[in-house]
Amino acid sequence: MSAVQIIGLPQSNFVWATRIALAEKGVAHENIPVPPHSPEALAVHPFGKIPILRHGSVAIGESRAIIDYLDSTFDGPELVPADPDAARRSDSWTSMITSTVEPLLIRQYLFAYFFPSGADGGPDRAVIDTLLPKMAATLDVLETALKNGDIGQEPFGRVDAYLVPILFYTNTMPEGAALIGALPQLSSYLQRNLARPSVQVTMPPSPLAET
Ligand SMILES: N[C@@H](CCC(=O)N[C@@H](CS)C(=O)NCC(=O)O)C(=O)O
Repeated sequence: MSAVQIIGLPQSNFVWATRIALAEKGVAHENIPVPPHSPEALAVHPFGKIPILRHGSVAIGESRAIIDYLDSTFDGPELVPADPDAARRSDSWTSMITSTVEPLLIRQYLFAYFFPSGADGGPDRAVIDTLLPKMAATLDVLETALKNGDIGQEPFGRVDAYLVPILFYTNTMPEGAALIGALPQLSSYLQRNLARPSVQVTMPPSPLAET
């Protein structure tokens, strides 16, 4: 069987999601830690986004296409349930997390710290403060979904592979940690899943570390 490569900086939450999926499937892979818009990314993804998967003659851009390819190609636990109703719920939550939760918590909140735009060269407080009510409301939605069993149930799957990295990074910043810490379901979900072998073995270096 050909080797599996995941191309993209391991700090990317989208790259991390695909690597968690591989670890859950029990499939070894090599990570090629290149940034977006590198030749390796542009060779497969017309917008140069990471992650990219290479597996023999197969080359795929977009994390969801990658995860679904892994799920249908390899043995191991299902990342998307076979039951049609459960699969539709997984599709809906995957979409909500990648299109609504991720842009707010990662692209806006986390990036306000990683790519500071304040006048003093630090994070722009006004930007962060504007995000906080929306973050609180969004995390409350996740808390309720966990409480109702809409997400977060065993078996671990595609929704979790996306959500755990997002919550991990949100929890590294003070306001994010305070908001998550006040929500018992979300805190316990995060701690429980951070201990999973698939998450531990793919844990990225610090986002600001040179790779
Ligand atoms: N929809 C894409 C999003 C991937 C994505 O945004 N990756 C970021 C790194 S975390 C990236 O490549 N950003 C560069 C860009 O947006 O041009 C996926 O699911 O793979």
